[in-house]
Amino acid sequence: MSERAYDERRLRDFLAGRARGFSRRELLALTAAAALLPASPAAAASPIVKPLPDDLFRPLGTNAETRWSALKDQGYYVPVDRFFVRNHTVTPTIDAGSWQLEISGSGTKSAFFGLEDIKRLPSVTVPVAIECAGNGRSYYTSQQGQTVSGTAWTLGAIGVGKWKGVKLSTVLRKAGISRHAVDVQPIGLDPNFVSGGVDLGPVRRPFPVRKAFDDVILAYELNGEPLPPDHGFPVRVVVPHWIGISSIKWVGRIEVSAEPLFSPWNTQFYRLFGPDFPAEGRPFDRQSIKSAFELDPGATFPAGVRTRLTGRSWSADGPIREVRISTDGGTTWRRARPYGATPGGVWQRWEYDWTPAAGEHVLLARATDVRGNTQPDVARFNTLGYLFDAAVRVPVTAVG
Ligand SMILES: Nc1nc2c(c(=O)[nH]1)N[C@H]1C(S)=C(S)[C@@H](COP(=O)(O)O)O[C@H]1N2
Ligand SMILES: [Mo]
Repeated sequence: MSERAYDERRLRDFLAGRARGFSRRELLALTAAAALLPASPAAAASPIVKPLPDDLFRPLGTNAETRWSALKDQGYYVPVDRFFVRNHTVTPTIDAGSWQLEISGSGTKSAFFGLEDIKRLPSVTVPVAIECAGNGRSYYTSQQGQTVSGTAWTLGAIGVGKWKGVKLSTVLRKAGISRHAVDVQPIGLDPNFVSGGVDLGPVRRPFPVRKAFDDVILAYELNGEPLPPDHGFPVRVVVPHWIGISSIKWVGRIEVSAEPLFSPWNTQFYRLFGPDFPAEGRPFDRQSIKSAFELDPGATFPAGVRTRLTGRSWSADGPIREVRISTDGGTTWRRARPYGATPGGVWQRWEYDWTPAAGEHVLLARATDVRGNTQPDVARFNTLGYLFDAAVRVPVTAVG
């Protein structure tokens, strides 16, 4: 079954009230109470453990996005010291020795795994991007004049990591998954998420068993080191190509169900709402296509001097085939030069030589992937600001 077919079937299940975990009635009550309230607790202590130096991160409430200038001259993988963090609440402190993963629900026998049990299973190491569904959200407002709610990310809510772990399918088989299982839902050990005064419970979002058996892993290492606390220590789920919320950090339980599962993270959030979409919202799972220059907006260059612009492009649908650059606000476009190895085809680094005249300029980069997806001029408006895929206008100045 394709993702689209899965989403459509689950939407029908949901509308018909065939929901386990979170009903339509509960959702409506909740939506009335909490519609679009921004969740920004005035936390005293930082919700993030690692240092967030100014030159590497832009803090955004309980989250921090990577500065694109901090990826210049870095390799394919984003180092942990600059990997973005998206926390609904706070990074929890988890003792690896007593940590256990519970597998249970109507679609499996129950089983428990400690960290050593997980590490003894055959491992895989895979390059995967974690990217927030709201990455680029602020451009709905600044570039398209539209009002959206949620964290005002620029383009820094993506990181490509080398994740080591065990295939989820290995663990589910070992636990004794039933052939009647349809959905799998990892549940985080971080504090419950409270939105508009309503306790939504632990962060969790279901995906189909088919995806679980395709390419999902339970990761315990990032870039050759144990998972850092902010990124899910001791074990997180890594769901390739899907929106970041799928990749539950600090996983403590995986519910395996013989009935469709729902949570606020696939009913209230992470749906496309707006004039182009059905009233109940369009479910989605997959990330889109984007490009970014490795510089900060407003950067300055010496006029009349050849400058090497660099950046990266990525698509959840497949490797990047071509990137075109405009240095005149979108009037003319020329090919960027791709460079570097692309393990897993997760993203493509590129460069472009440019000799700017003195004055203000607007840079754009537009990628096309191997399946022909390309970045539009305008992203499709949705009230929660997900899946911004339009080419981003980057103002820069040449001086001298
Ligand atoms: N348990 C738990 N898992 C979570 C989250 C969270 O707040 N709690 N945030 C999700 C979201 S919205 C994103 S985009 C990614 C971010 O992963 P990172 O912080 O490692 O970059 O984690 C996902 N997994
Ligand atoms: Mo996210």
